[in-house]
Amino acid sequence: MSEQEIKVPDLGGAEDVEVIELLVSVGDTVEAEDPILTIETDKASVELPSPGAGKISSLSVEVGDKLNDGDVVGMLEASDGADSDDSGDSDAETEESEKPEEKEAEQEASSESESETEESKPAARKKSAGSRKETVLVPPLDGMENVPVIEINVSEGDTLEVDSPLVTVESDKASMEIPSPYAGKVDKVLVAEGDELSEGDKILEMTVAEEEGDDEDDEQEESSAESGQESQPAPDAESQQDKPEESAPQPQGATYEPPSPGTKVHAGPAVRKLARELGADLTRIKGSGPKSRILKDDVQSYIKSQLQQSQQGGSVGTGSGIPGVKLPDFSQFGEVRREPMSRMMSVTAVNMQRSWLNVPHVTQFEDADITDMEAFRQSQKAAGEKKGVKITPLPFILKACAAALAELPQFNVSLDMERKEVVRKQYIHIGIAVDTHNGLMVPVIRDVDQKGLWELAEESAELAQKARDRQLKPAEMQGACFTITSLGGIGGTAFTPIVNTPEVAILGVSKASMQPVWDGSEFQPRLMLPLSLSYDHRAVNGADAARFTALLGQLLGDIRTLLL
Ligand code: CAO
Repeated sequence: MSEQEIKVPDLGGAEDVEVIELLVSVGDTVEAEDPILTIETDKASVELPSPGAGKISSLSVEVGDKLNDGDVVGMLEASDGADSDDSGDSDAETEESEKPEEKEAEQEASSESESETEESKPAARKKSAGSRKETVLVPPLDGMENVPVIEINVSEGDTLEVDSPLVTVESDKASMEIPSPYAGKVDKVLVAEGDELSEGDKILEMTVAEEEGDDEDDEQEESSAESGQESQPAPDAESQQDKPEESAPQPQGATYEPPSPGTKVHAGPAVRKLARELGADLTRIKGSGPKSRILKDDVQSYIKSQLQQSQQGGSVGTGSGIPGVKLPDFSQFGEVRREPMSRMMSVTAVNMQRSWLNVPHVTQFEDADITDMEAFRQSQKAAGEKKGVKITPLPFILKACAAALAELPQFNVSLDMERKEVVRKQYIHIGIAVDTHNGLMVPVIRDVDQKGLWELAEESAELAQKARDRQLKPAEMQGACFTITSLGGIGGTAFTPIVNTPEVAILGVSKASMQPVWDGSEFQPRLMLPLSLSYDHRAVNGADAARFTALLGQLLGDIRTLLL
């Protein structure tokens, strides 16, 4: 094992270049060329690659430090069989020996492209009254060639300022936005995402407004091109004043703070790559780095928060963005014991939250006079005992709900918001909420409309028992159109149940009690059953909800009508 210095390579003349992100930590294992850190010049952001494979044994820089050619940023413990110090040196030598050639080649390339640029610019320029046509060419790319376009930032017809970002190109080491050298209107975009660009390639055609003195400017441009300097039209003083500091004219190829944060992104190649791999939309991520630059941590935190939101029951865009609840340290108030949630509890929690967040709930209340129904129920108790079936109010309520669902089919639907469709069910299956030691379970009684009271009494008791014995099969808990949650055996006067989405309504039943009811001439003692109908206000309107509960009151008030 040998140690090797991780050094800053030739920065092409740039000095005091800021470290904007550390991409590794001490102890990390890296491959040769893996990015170690990102530095940002005023022209581009660049990743400093590892000189070999091995383990990072130390890092001597921090975010914000300024680096220059040859600075040592850390040490690499070369893995067995990987390049040793010697080979590192020889690498360095190779680098050294290659550099002059590379530089020559670069110089050649750049002088070639300058002359090309010089030639092509006047050729591409067509003047017309008050405006002229310009073809915008790729500026020098810090020696890079065939760099893929990863983002087109403009469209035909767009009006641009000087320095508006045109396209973003990204090599495996750096990404940069190519700014517009002119103010004007985009006539034609000549590149597409994925195209590979080199200096002098055409990016787009635009119409540039002619102003007095433009000819002079042209001459200046041409003479500066001749003298080997980058030509840059000087924006007028007014537009300069209007611009925020960051969008002040930059050298060509500069990466700079986008004019409209949130739509243009400021991120290095490794971050862009990570975002692509994770499917993260960088325009939705807030950068925490310098100049709002998006860092790897930002992408990871964004993905984590998206996952948490979808696990907690919201698909993206449905209930997302709600701040979480921070727990205090309860032990500061007294002794606490923590225990894991049962699976059922955590599943119920997710389902409840999903329904609560996705469904605009309204609850409609009604009291049904079940005096006669109760008399009939009591009269059937003996028969029930013979049959071995206990008849409670529940089968009557099931039967009444089935009749109401048939009469008001807008309650027997689900909404498909993605396809903007209403799913109308041609069957009537009703779920019943059962309170068990392990939590709430909702078995489903199928085709309630086709079953008699005894059958419903028997089946609901059977399913409730199965739920309590944890014997329900998944199929027995699926397919409900509507749910009844009855707390009548326990107590309460009213409650607001949560719709069991994708159903659109749920009936809460509270405890029946004797109430004085005015019959027009005197108060009569009547057994009144409180009903609470919660519904999805997207699917059902308030008037229909009132019709539904009124109908239930009617049906339960005179159970003979259930036969009609
Ligand atoms: N008013 C007055 N008495 C009622 C009543 C009501 N609305 N509903 C039931 N009762 C009576 C029954 O008649 C029975 O009394 P008798 O033995 O004298 O006849 C007694 O209360 C107990 O009934 P039950 O609860 O055993 O039977 P059920 O058919 O009414 O209900 C079931 C079955 C499974 C719905 C119920 O046991 C249950 O689990 N309810 C809880 C549901 C729940 O937790 N919902 C909350 C969901 S949201 O968190």
